Formats: sequence, C-alpha cells, structure tokens
Amino acid sequence: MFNSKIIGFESYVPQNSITNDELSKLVDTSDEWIYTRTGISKRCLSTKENTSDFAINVAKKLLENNNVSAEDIDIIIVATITPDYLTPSTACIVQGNIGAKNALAFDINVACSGFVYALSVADKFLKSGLYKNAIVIGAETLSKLIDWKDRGTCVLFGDGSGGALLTASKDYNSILSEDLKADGTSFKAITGGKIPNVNPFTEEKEEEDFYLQMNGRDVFNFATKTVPKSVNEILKKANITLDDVKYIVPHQANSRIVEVVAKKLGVSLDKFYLNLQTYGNTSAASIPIALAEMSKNKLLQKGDKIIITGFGGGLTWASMLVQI
Ligand code: B82
Repeated sequence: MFNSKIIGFESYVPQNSITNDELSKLVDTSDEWIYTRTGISKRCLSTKENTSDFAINVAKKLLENNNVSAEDIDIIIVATITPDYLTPSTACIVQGNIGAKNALAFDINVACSGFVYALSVADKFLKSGLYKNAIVIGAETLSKLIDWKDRGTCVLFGDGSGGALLTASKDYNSILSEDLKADGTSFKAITGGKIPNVNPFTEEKEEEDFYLQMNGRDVFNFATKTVPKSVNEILKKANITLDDVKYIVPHQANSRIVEVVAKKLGVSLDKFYLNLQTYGNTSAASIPIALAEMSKNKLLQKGDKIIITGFGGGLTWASMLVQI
C-alpha cells in the first residue's frame, strides 16, 4: 500500500514587480482603492517569459534542491488556465526541457483550484503503486488573459508559478483527506480565453469574449459560502479539528474573502497564510507559491498539518488536509 509523501515545494516568479501606484498611471485607479478592496499592493508581471518558462524553473529547482534526477520522474502535471499553447500541453514542454524522458505529462484546467486538483490526481497515480515520483506545478501568465483597459480586473492578477515534488511512500502519508467539487451550472461567473469558431461555414459569428471576466459579487458569495463548508468537510473526514491545524493556505484571491471565511470557521485570521499583497491573484499558482515561501521561511515543520483550499473558475473548489 503506497501513499504520497511531499518532499519539497519551490516557486518562480518573474522579476518585474509592478506596484499599485505604477498601475494607476495605466488605468484610472489608486493604491488606496486597490489595497482596501483586495489586500494587493503589487504583483509580478511577465516581460518575456511564458507559462512554460515559469514551470520549467520550478521543475528544475524541485529536482536540484531534492537531489532527484530528471530520469526518475514518472509524472508531470501542470495546472494552468494560461498555457503557452492549447497543444502541446505546458507539462510536455516542461518534460522535454528538463529531460524527464521516462515521464508522462499533461495539463489540467481547473482555474484557481488547479493545484489542489493536480495534487489529488498525482496522489492517485502514486497510490496505484505503478509510479514513483511526481512533479506537480501550478503556473500562470494571467497577464496574457487580461484586458489592460479594464481597471476592475487588471489590478487583481499576477504571473508566476509554484510546485511540489511527491514520492510514493510505504511509511508516510502527506495527503490525509480531501474534498474536490465542481458546479458547472454557474460557469459564467468566471470566464476567459473564449476561442471563436471562424470556419467558413459558421452561421453566427460569436461575440469576442477573450478577456478574463468575473462577476465579483457572485464569486465572492460563492467563495465565502463554499470554502468554510469544504474545510469542515475535510476536518470531519480526518476526524480532527482546526486546533490540530497549523495553517490554512487559501487561494490568494482577495483578503476580504479570507476575513469572512475566518469568521465563519471561528478562527483567527493569523491561522491563514496570505501573500497576495506581494503577488496578487496568480490563480493555479497562488497556493504553491505560498507553500514554497512558507517552506523557505521555515514555517513548515515535518509532521505539521495544514489545509490548502482552492476555489475559482468552473466553478470549482478543492480542499486538502496535508501533513508536511
Ligand atoms: S469584489 O467583488 O470587487 N469585492 C467583493 C465584494 C471587493 C471587496 C472582488 C474583488 Br475586487 C476581487 C476578487 C473577488 C472574488 O470574490 N474573487 C474570487 C471568488 C471566488 C473564486 C475566485 C476568485 C478570484 O478572484 O480568483 C471579488
């Protein structure tokens, strides 16, 4: 019987960090407006790199810092809604670049829940006993998908990537319980990247709908209703309480969401790890960037129990109780 052991977290973000004041030269907004509504002060925005470049950097760091060679990797999963191409997958570009010649590779598209979904999928591969080592990455270049004239959305998002290295283990289990769900009836609440059909036979030309759009109020209500329920669900499944949990690491969407979730769960805001002040909302990359930062700052010790919880486009949500 095998389980998944997480042996490391790493992240990579582009160097170009843009403050709220700098953005207010581009669109009619202000540091005060952005910070009080979102908790964001700055974000990293790509100048030349694409999603695969971020993910390749994370994969290389995971291998180097954990003394694992590329040939020993069996699985590469990249969670992204901003791939370089629709085909090939970003994971295949990573696989080729790092020389993981024995690995299968594919992307998953679950927006801001993507990293938690990808960890869950990798966990099932490793539990099967057929595969040994997995690289799981969340990587986004959201700046490609944003209408830079829309002051309501362009201030919210950032670019970057983070990931984890997992190995199959007979004596350690990092994934204690999980709750993964979807509600496609509300898919229009967050949309982006619509591809028009321009074949010569199409009767109706569809309106252009490429840029990321979000109904702020609806998704805020969705998140504040769903996340506390999902967190309670995984606690119940593992038969523990929040007292046994060191940190909750939520998708970094908006600090107001986290305030409401903390209140509903009856815990202090201090239990939540937040870094959206520095990175903005990086969708599938937000949770692994936070985990890598926590790991680097020695906030995570072996045996600590933490909760990761993603929520976003689909609509989708995914919570997981993780033992470091
Ligand atoms: S907002 O609607 O403008 N608002 C809440 C009422 C500001 C206080 C808003 C803003 Br600004 C930014 C993000 C959200 C939000 O609810 N985001 C999400 C909710 C669910 C799932 C994903 C997200 C996300 O932003 O990724 C609301």
